Amino acid sequence: MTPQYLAWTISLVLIFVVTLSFAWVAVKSREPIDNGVASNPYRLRGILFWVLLGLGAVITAVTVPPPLYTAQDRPPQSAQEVEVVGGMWYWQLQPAQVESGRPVLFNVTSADVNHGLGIYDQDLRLLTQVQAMPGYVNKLAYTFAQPGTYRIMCLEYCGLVHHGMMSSLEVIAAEDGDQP
Ligand SMILES: [Cu+2]
Repeated sequence: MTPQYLAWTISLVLIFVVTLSFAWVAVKSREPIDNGVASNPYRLRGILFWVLLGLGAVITAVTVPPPLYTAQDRPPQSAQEVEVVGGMWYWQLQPAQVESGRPVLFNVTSADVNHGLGIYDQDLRLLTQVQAMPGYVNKLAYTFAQPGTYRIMCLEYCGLVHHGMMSSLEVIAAEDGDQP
């Protein structure tokens, strides 16, 4: 048998097999489908929906951060309190020194117009903030992890010298024995 003849024979056999399989599919495609899936084609989709919904709920519950804002009616107990008054154009902090590692509760108000109390670290990253509003005392709780000098700046445009409304807060290391 020459190689050409062998190739020709193999090709014929393969063509026959392919033709048969096409014919089989063509005949089969006319039969009604009964494989269990077709009776409820959306079953898998329904299961997938609930699995993803449950997964999303779990991921949300595990990864959602604690609320950023202090509950005004439930301020932290045994916090160091700082009375803050904003005015055009100054900040008044009483006292202006707190300890690190313990919550600080800022009671923030304004003597005139709306201001924004923004507390920044040494690299000028905003750590926390709250509005200073005339006639209201907004409570802001924050715990300083590190001692240092923290910057206070106004976050609400309040007039000509808004940019000059800067102050600072000294955070010192807690003395031994003071820690709960
Ligand atoms: Cu301002």
